[in-house]
Amino acid sequence: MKKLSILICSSCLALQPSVAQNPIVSHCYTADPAPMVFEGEDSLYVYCDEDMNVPGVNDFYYMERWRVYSTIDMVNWTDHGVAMPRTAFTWAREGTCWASQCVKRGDTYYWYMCASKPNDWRHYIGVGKSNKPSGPFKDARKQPIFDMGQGGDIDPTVFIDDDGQAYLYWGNNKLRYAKLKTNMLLLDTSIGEKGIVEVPLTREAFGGVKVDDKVRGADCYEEGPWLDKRGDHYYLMYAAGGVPEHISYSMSDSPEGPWTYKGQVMTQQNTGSFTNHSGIVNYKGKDYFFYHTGWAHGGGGFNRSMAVEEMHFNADGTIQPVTATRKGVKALCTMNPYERQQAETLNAAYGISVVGNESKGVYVTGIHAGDSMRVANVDFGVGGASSITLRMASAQTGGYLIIRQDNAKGRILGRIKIEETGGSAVWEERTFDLSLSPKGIHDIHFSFTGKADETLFNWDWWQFNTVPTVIETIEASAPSDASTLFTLQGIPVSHPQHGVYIRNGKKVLVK
Ligand code: FUB
Repeated sequence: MKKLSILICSSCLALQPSVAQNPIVSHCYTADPAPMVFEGEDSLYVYCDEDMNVPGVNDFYYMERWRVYSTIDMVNWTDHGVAMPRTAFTWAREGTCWASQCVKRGDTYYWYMCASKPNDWRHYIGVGKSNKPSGPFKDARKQPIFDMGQGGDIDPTVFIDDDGQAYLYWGNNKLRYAKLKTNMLLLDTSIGEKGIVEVPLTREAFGGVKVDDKVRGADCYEEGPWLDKRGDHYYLMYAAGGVPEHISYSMSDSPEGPWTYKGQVMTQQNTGSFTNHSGIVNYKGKDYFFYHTGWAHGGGGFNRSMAVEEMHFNADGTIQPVTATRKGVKALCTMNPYERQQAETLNAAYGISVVGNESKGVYVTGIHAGDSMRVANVDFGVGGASSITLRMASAQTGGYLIIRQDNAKGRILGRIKIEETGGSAVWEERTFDLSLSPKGIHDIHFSFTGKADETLFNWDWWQFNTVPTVIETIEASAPSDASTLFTLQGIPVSHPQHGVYIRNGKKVLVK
């Protein structure tokens, strides 16, 4: 549970984890990624909506909230919980929280979303506001930004140009744009019809048109626009070609067009999702392409999952085609286990849920026997770790946390009994000795056992403790409870000879 999200990269000499990195979130279904890097923030943030697997509602989208994820290494992603629930917008209809994008102006983060209204099939574009990138966000206007009664008003993308002018593009089957006033909440009505301009979907601009659901020409605009700029080139990327969708792009030398069709960025591929939705971002010197798939466990067209690939621009600004892969991208740096890490910072997870928000606290819950979590590329250094400190809460009988090195079959570093704490919100910090000391760079696999069908415990954060280099405790003779002692290599000792051992992260000298 954290108020401030600071994660430090411990090393840039990263050993790459051998496992697949896509999808980037596997404990819930995340769609329509909108990646952003904000001035003054170290992390890359991805804004998305959540496909919810609701019994009885499995043949269409049911989406009740928008979520935020962040990373500093591209392989471990911190879930910031429900940063913007549908209920933050009193006008928004249940289950209709579709694509979104967040931008920063001054010290404020504006998160543009779309949702229907009760008894109205059309979507409307609204905006949430927060002073932190991870929220929580509140409705900034208490109503949609505009109502032209036109339909198709989905998938907002917002871009602030170098001169400070903000542009909002959006639309399904039609593409429209507006200029936003500097307050980011109102349209500049000096252009178009009440501030809204419809972009002609010509063959030159988008490769072709769609007539009676058939593409006439090489390609056509469908939905999900993403407006961006690199150097002097403006880019409009979008889902194209009808359903199933691929991602295409057009370029211009102005954010208002005219646009020139350039081709497909990601062709229609076997990802298990009939929609696709993209966003691009430059982070720590690399360009990344985000999209969505049906790749998470139980995934599909209405249970989508975000993925990321590295992308490359040619010298003339055109984009090299991107292939969807399970492998994904390489880690930018290692994770430091000797700093507090949120339990909801994950490389992969199965069965668990992440709840809360940044003001109430975010934590891992819904932990049952058989569930598991993984963090990638953790650097224990040459000294290794001797113990782990956990913040847990348990209302029932608790359970066991099993920590393994590398993967689900790796060597067991610790088998820890988590006792009941007296309530699911009664948090306790406890330190446990490891039975083996991990050294060097490894993925870490956490799994859970306990009573079947019982929620075992909630988990807030973890931190490994190094094998210490300073003698902090001196014992004159062998301690009575010798079984708590470990050698400097992390091996348990039952009959200590004279020498130096580790207990609770401290050196013990047995004389
Ligand atoms: O997520 C609902 C809709 O599916 C989005 O608004 C579209 O872009 C498509 O991905």
